[in-house]
Amino acid sequence: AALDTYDTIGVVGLGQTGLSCVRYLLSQGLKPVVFDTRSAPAGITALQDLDPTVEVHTGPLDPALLMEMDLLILSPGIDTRLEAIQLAKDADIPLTGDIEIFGTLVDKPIIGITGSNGKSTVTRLAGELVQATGRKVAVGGNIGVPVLDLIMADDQDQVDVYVLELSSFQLDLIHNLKLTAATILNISDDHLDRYASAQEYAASKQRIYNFTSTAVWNREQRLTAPRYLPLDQQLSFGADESDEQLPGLFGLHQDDGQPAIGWNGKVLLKASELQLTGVHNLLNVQAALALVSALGINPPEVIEAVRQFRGLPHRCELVGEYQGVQWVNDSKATNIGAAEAAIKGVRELVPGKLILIAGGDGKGADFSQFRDALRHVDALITLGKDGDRIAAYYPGAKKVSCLREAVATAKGVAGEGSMVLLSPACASLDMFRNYEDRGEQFRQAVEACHA
Ligand code: UMA
Ligand code: ADP
Repeated sequence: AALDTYDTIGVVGLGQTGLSCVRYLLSQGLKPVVFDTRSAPAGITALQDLDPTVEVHTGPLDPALLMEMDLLILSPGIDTRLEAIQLAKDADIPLTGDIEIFGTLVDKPIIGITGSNGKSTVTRLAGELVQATGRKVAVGGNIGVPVLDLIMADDQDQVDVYVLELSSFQLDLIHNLKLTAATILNISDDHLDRYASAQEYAASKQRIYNFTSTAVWNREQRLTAPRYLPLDQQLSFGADESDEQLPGLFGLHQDDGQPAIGWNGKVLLKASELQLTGVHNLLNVQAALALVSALGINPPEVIEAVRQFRGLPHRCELVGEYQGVQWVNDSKATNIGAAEAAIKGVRELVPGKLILIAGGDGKGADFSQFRDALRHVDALITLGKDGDRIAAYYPGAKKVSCLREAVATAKGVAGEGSMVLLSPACASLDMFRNYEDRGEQFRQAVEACHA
């Protein structure tokens, strides 16, 4: 139903999402009631600037107050298992999110990207590829731009295609979102502090396919395949070859012994032409090409844009090279699957020792699943809340208390041809503001250590 059919709208969460919802509602002449469980929510001063008369309730959610709402717009950071939210749900108060609202407001093609890892990389790349064809593109969602802010932008009338990164928390709050193309890039354990089981987390990701015209999935992982979509609405990518008999599928080929991206049984692009490293990125590129092909973009048309794409900061980013030692910032690896892909992706590129710095908030993960990846590293340095839980799977791990100490310790172990990789397999919030802050402090520590 249209938003103006609700008398009282509650916006729960006052971070980036909550603020963008308030901004949008006010622009429509609707004044919401705002809730945040924190005593000093992130967006409180910005809200004062927007409209000081908006009613705000901070601290533990009061079920009685929530019951007075006719619609609740929840931020992704709100755990829907909270008792007050469950009570509201039981009272048949509709629960929704900004992504669902966005879907009701736009009539342009939307590409949706989810997965445990690689989302931001594929989202940004797909955006670049669409732009390279001369179409006007807007990129947002979990990548850091709340989607309703895309609608508020002055030039939104000119947008031809929206590319959205979608987290499982955001997908939990969609109901009828129609996507032209959607992908689940991969599924590995993450956010088990918010889901009862790995199955429940995977089911949340599957919601992205509910009303999708073309699903793009990963042949390496059956869990990423849509369950109810006819074959002619599916495209896939993988580490095996593409096939002339199966047009539209992407794959990995060998070209003179070197890896290459293939399409329709032929080599499209060699790995050596890319600025991205690691096998995981060859899958990311295939996924982005498949998504845009669902818009009618022919892959050879955008090859140059793939070549130009430099990747994003904090994702296997080289931050310095000193005395033959490479220092790589992969702070965005906030779960085991990401760190595993980074370790395996760089291993063959490192002639000397691969030294890993890991640890932080493990979000309830089972680190025995990290053991296999740890076999590929020559030294392990751990820190943070769950550092010891990782160290338990690596005899001789060195435990440190801060990033500076980790960098100094790594420097002592590294020699010519080594790589020091910060790929924490954990969230950063126990010690840092966010993963960007962690990556930035790493870069500074590396520079200070070599000044
Ligand atoms: N919080 C409370 N009480 C509240 C509301 C929030 O304690 O009442 C806490 C949450 O538990 C969380 C933090 O505040 O720790 C932020 O939550 P939020 O929902 O207010 O977040 P926003 O600022 O609105 O940002 C959200 C996404 N954040 C989350 O999903 C936690 C951003 O993704 C996203 O860029 C933004 O919307 C725009 O769409 C960030 C993220 O960490 C990058 N995402 C997770 C991930 O990628 O793993 C899912
Ligand atoms: P997300 O937005 O899903 O967190 P990013 O593109 O920001 O993903 O990448 C985060 C980290 O995940 C990277 O630093 C890398 O370690 C890892 N990664 C990237 N792509 C993949 C992939 N396709 N499979 C597994 N891990 C990946």
